[in-house]
Amino acid sequence: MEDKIGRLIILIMCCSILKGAVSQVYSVGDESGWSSEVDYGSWSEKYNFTVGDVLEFTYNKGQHNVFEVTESTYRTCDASSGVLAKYESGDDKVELTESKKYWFICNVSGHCLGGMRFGVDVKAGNTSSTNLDPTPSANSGNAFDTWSLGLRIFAFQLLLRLFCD
Ligand SMILES: [Cu+2]
Repeated sequence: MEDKIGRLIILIMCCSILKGAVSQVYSVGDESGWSSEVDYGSWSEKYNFTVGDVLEFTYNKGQHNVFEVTESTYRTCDASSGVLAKYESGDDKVELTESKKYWFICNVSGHCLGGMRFGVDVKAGNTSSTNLDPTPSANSGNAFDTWSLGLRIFAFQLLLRLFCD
C-alpha cells in the first residue's frame, strides 16, 4: 500500500515536471486581440511569462503591426530608432527566447501613444537551478530547449521505470 502511494507521488512529480516544461501560447489582448480598445498594460500584468512562452498578436493585416523595441522607444513611441524586430502578418507569433524585459508597440500612427504598447518581464524556467546564462545571446533559447528536452526525457524514463519494474 505504501509502495503504491510512493509511486503515485513520483507520478505526480513527473507530471508536474512535464507540464512545467511545456511552453504556453498567450493571445495578446485575450479575445480582443491586438487592437486600439485594449489596455495592454493591465493585460500584461495578468500573467507570468517564462522563457519558451509565445505571444500571439492577432489583428487585421495593414491596420496594425507589432514592433519589438527598446525600453526608451517604448516610452517615447518614436520608432525611428530602437526597433529590434518587426511583425506585420496579422497573426504574429513571437517566442520569448530570453530571460529579459521585452517591449512591444504598434507603430501605426498614434496607436502606441493611444495605448497599444506593453512590456513583459520574462523569467527563466520555473524549475529551479537552471543555470541560465543571463548574457543575451542568440543561443540562450536553444540552450533552454535542450535543457527542457533533457528534463522531459528524464521524466519519461522515471515513468517507464515505475511501470516496468
Ligand atoms: Cu495599431
